[in-house]
Amino acid sequence: MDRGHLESLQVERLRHMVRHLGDNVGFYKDRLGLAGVKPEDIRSLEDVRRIPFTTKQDLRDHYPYGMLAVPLSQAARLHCSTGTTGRPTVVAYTRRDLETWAELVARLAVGAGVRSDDIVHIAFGYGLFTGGFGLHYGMERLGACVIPVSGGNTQRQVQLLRDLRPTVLVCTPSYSLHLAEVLAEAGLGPADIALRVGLFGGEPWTESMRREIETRLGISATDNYGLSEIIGPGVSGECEVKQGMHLQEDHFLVEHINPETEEPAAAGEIGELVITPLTREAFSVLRYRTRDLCRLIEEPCACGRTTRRMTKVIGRTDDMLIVRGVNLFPSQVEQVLLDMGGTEPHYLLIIRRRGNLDELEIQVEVSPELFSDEMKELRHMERELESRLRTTLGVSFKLTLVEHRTLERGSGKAKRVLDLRGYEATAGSGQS
Ligand code: DLL
Repeated sequence: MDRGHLESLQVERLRHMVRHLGDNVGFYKDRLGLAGVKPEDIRSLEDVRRIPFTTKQDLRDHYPYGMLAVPLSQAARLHCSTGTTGRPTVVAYTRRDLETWAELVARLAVGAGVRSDDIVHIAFGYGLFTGGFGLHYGMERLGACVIPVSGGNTQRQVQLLRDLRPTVLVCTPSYSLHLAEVLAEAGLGPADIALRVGLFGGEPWTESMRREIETRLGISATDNYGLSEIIGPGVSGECEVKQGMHLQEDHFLVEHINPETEEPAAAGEIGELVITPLTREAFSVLRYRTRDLCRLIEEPCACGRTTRRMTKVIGRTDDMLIVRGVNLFPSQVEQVLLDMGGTEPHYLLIIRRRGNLDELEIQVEVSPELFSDEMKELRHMERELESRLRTTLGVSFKLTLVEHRTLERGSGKAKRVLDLRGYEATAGSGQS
């Protein structure tokens, strides 16, 4: 589609979305009312700037169903995204939303080189995370044969790669390297498996990781971006040219702003993505602040698609960490500590990359009284803390209780995270 047609379609769809949300979501009725924005005021793409931003906090404040734009009886599926203090965001889909989602993922997969005679090994988690189900239905939609392996049990994954001979691999980039490593340990290399394409995403990764994945698995590895609040995977992805991720602009209006001034970022600058879904029914947001930082590429792609592209995500404007594809905030740990008592609110998250997998260690200071108490007490508290953290974070970690005043105290902002990925030289990690 040429840009002119695309932009008229976006304006028309934006106007419709403003009407849909203003009519059906109390929060937006108030927001749009206060800003004095009516659907008929949306006449050009510039007019989007009259609409106030939506933040993660807004979604949190309306947990669980306050942002639903259709009666719950019309929802066909719910997914959830991570919350900072035990309040996730509930994302709902109607039947039609699920069809749209499958179509969007299918398009990106075709762009990456997947065809209907491919066999697709999906190692994203199937569950509240949007990765597994999102890719699953997209791949089925394009006619490929799906193996819904889900996450974990790497030995079995290796066996399936060897025996069932899937041609496409879908997972987080870090897990693909882990798979490559376990394959190599079993004495297997690219020649022993049939993979040719990989669709990776859900976490940041580097170009050097891409090269390593491509060599070790003998595939073409593409990057794919999305977030649950918008739809899940399917927002953007690389085509076979692999020069930036094509934004699916007929379904998402994408702005790129300077996060401080909130004005459009200058061409070629790093900016925050602000996204408005244009066709969602059950749940949608206007001008959602993704917190993800990247550059936009306006020039047409050699593949011929007319959409703008985004570079790899370069960072985030908040403190969200992604460990093994799972999003977490340091404040989640803090909340658990505060709820427990007996521990100091001093803690440190240390993330390392061991081989190709992220490892999380959580160090927590224990109050002096407890530390001098019986071992039994301390063990009990350790187990309790571990179980509460596990429930809250949903990712594996090592807990280390440390003595009072062990962790460094600074005068400024407390240092809660020591992210050593990319700094510690670990064999074969490919991180630079
Ligand atoms: O991670 C959706 C997804 C699943 C995308 C599978 C691609 C493949 P959330 O769990 O809500 O959704 O996490 C969204 O993850 O705001 C980014 O910070 C980060 N993220 C997602 N994809 C990428 C990527 C899914 N390709 C958050 N590169 C986003 C860097 C990514 N970061």
